[in-house]
Amino acid sequence: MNRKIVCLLCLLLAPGPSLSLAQSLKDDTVPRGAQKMLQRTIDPIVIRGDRVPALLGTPIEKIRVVGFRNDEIYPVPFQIDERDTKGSYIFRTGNSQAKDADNGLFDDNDELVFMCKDMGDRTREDQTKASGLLAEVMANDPVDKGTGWCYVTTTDRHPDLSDADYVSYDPQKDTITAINYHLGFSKRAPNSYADTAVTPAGGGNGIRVNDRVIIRLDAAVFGVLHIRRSEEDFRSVRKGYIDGPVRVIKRVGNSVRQVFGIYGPEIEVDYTFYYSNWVMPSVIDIPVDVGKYLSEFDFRGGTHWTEASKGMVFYTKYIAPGVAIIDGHMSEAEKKMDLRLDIGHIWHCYTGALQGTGQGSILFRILMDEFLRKTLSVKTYYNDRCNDPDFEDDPITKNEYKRYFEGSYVWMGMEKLPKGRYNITSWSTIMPDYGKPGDEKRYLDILDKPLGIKIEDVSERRKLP
Ligand SMILES: [Ca+2]
Ligand SMILES: [Ca+2]
Ligand SMILES: [Ca+2]
Ligand SMILES: [Ca+2]
Repeated sequence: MNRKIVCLLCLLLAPGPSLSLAQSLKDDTVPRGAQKMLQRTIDPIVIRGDRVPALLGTPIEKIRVVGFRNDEIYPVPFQIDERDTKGSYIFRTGNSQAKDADNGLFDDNDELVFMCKDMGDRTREDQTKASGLLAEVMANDPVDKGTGWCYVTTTDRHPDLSDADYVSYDPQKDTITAINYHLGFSKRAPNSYADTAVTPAGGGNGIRVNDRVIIRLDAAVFGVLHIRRSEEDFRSVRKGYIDGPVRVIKRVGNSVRQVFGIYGPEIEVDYTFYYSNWVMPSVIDIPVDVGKYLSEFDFRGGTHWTEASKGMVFYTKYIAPGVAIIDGHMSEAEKKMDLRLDIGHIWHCYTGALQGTGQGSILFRILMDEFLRKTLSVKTYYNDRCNDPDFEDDPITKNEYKRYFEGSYVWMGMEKLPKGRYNITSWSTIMPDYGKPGDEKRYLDILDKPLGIKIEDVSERRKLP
């Protein structure tokens, strides 16, 4: 029985829902030749092949994406990631033999990806006909109605590729370098991303502000046996990666250490990294109805911040900007903070913009299955006590680096979960244009009010006389 209990909460990672797949858009009232008015920049646009019939069956290396600004045509940075018949990505980078069942054609479940900032004006009718375009992609911001366009075509007419590369993966160092951020993965806790820095392009100073994600599980079984698990009890093995111009997808197989050093079942998950944001799905794997055994339960998940984060302002929907300032002390105001979070809309921000400390601004969100939203509750975890004389160093990390600040979430109600697997996704973005409280709204809108996407087949137009 113990063994079952010991493996009870494996924060394992498995393929989650694709968050950024484009939403359908119905309204089409913008005239041909209209100028781009889309203000958003960092939303990725992911289009499944079945939404672009004009491209189906086309060899992928022949596909191109172009945009128009002031009548000038330009290549749009894009990538196409193939998925096999089961929907799994084909991890060709580092494994040139990997291939989809159709051996490199664009099919209905393959994905075309680009960034909305690279969209341009709408073509005039004569341009559409003259340019050999196959399909028009229109993105519309439901908040301000701003719209942008780009076009898919082939090398027959548009052989040029953009030389931009927005995000890269270093397989030796296991690091991500994107235009707006840098990320690493902890050597000792490899499922835990670490070493986050916001680049100057992303509005930061390029200095590492956090070290690692922390997971702290503390459970008592019938008040006798104590189970403690941390991020260091996880094993994370890279299974493959894709490093294209627009995104990096890293697949890992994660498992958690159980008794006698044996690891539990491995679950695979894909982490995705874009220009400014990253998506890391995970699965809580509960092998038994834990509530039958547990008498106490404490589960925290958070991030551990370095001294370089000093002066950053932390806030949530319930903690006003300016109350929580990372400086190693819990002020009287911080001790009295409202720690509530809304389970259906969990987010918090860290920003160096409000006190002029320059680290940049990051928004963190957690997305969960409906069952988890109904069963669990969550509150803010905020621990700014490194300067307290009675503060005990964390037993997991005390020999690794100076602890400075940690925070994020305390989860409650885990003991109510029946056995099963549950999805939790961490979604984070750099906020490059953050300047004042309230600016986080625009970044929340990336998921809350996603760009509407309309795709129109324009290949017939060029066949007209
Ligand atoms: Ca496919
Ligand atoms: Ca294919
Ligand atoms: Ca790349
Ligand atoms: Ca403080």
